[in-house]
Amino acid sequence: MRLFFSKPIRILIITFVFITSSLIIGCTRGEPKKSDKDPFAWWQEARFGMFIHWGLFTLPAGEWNGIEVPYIAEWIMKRARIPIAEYEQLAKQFNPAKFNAEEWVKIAEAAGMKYIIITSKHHDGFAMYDSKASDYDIIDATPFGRDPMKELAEACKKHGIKLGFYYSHEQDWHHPNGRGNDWDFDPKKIDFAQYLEEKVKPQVRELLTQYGPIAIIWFDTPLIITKEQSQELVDMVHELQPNCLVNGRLGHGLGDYQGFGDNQIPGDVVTGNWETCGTMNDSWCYKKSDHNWKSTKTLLKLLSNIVSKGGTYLLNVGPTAEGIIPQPSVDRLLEMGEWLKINGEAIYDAGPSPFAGEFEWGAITTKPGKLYLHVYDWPAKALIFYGFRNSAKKAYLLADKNKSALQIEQTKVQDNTINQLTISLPPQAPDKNVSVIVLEIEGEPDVDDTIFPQIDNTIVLNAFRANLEKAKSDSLISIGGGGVIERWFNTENISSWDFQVFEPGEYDLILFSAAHHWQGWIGGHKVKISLNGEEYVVMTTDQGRTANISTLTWQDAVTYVARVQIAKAGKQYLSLTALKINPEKNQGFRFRSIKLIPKSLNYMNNPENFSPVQRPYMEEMEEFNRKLETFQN
Ligand code: FHN
Repeated sequence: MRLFFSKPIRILIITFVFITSSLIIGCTRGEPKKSDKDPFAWWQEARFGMFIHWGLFTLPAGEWNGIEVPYIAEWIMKRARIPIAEYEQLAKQFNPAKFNAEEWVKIAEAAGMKYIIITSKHHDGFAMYDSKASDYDIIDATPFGRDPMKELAEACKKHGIKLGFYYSHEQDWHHPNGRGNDWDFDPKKIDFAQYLEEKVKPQVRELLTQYGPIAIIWFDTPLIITKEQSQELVDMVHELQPNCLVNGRLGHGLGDYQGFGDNQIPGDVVTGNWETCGTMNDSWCYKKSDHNWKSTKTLLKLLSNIVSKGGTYLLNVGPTAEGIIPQPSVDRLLEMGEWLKINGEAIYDAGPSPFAGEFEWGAITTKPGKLYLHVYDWPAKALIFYGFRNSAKKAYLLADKNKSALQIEQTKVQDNTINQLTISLPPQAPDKNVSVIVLEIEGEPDVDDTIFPQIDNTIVLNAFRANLEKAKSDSLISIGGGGVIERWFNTENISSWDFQVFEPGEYDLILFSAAHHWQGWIGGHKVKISLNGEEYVVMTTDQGRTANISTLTWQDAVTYVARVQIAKAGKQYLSLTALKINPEKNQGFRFRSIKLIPKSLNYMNNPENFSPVQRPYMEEMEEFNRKLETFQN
């Protein structure tokens, strides 16, 4: 017995999963509204902000007693189980003489960012501002003697940038009643309510009363907090500053807007106010050994991708212990700012794409009467898309001051049933990273959400667009926030897709399963794909490649299924079932997408598509734990 969900019900389910997922937290202020009184008005226009992770942890910068500690470097105290008395010594050395608040704000401004969120207290419990509620703060415990939050608040005011504070409201490895320190304290003895009263509430009050208008209080990692406690915090914030927004990680869906997991982007448009925060390399705070910088192009693609789905991008920098934002970050930010000077119209205050899912060539944002086509990979002659029913009035490059018209052709294909829009393009992309084409249209966008081929005739069947027929007994499987089907344990579940093919012929059938970066890679599930009645059975591989979008949270693993023949153009049907799930680690089958790639594109011969799945964290961590044991003995 299976349950079949129609599209509207699927959208409801996806919305429900989105709201209830542990990575994503609901909002209470509802749909975006625009008015002067709306505390969200500035945020919806902003679309791009700067996250700053700064604290005592930037001194060791990922290395303790000469050993490199794997993982994000602001977690060094926990990962290396550093006793409080030892970690506290860092404060005596913390003297960021080169810190210049205005320089930081100017960098954010030049990058085109509209708000800054900085760690006022991270999980290590150290307050990076003048706190009366605790002596474990930058004024009382360091030789620095300055309050960086005060200086930042002044600089932000001067430059018209909104300021918000990150505050770790649950994890506090310094306080006996905070969560997370099980090497100095007995976790069973934690009195979390007392910690909230003694430290969190007084400090949040200070943050909201000492620094003028605060745009956002950004809480993090809720787990043991009760609903009542979350409610008390959000009420307190709104009482002290009614226009201050509270992010979704407060807990229990009580924040003002939703937040995805770190570096996580949904597969489709999500309604309501939401944000994705992301790293430029891997660590949030400065880590000397972390040189895994995303390119400017990748960062711009992420920005376009997030805005095209209705979100806001909070991009992180990790200044050094001296107070300097690392040069690789500055370089990328300035390039992004240059891009935004030309293409900002397609980002600021822009709405999401009218199309479901994603395009391989780029992303779409909107404003009334306009579609902005953000092109990542410039096609040879023309940009083509299907299912767009409006009439197009004019197309031009956003970078072209003269707005010279590009030739547009609107026709119907497949026996006159499907709208095709073709925009002829100059041979050279106007931008080396992401080029934006403006398409002026009549009326509200009206699109057919059939799955059509991409420009090169590749067919992409995403998890997010599957008809998911769930086994009745299965309450676990879901389409998660990152556009991945998760917790697929039941062999009666079926994912299926109807889609269009325009070019009959031979295609390579490829399956992308998803590997969660810190849970390690588990492949080896036996799956069956049926395409127009033909069946293909394979074991999912444990070889893959790094995903190009959600670089930190999910990675893709590629399974080659078969070379298949599609005999006739037109409507096709493909279904996917799992015949045997690998029980290892109890993770289930995690599925991202199936692609049908025309044989002519020679996908199978490009080795880049088949590099091994990276397991750096798991392996590094095992190695580190061995070293730590030796060191402690
Ligand atoms: O544990 C933190 C981490 O250090 C960092 O602050 C990120 C930023 O979103 N939040 C937590 C993990 O999700």
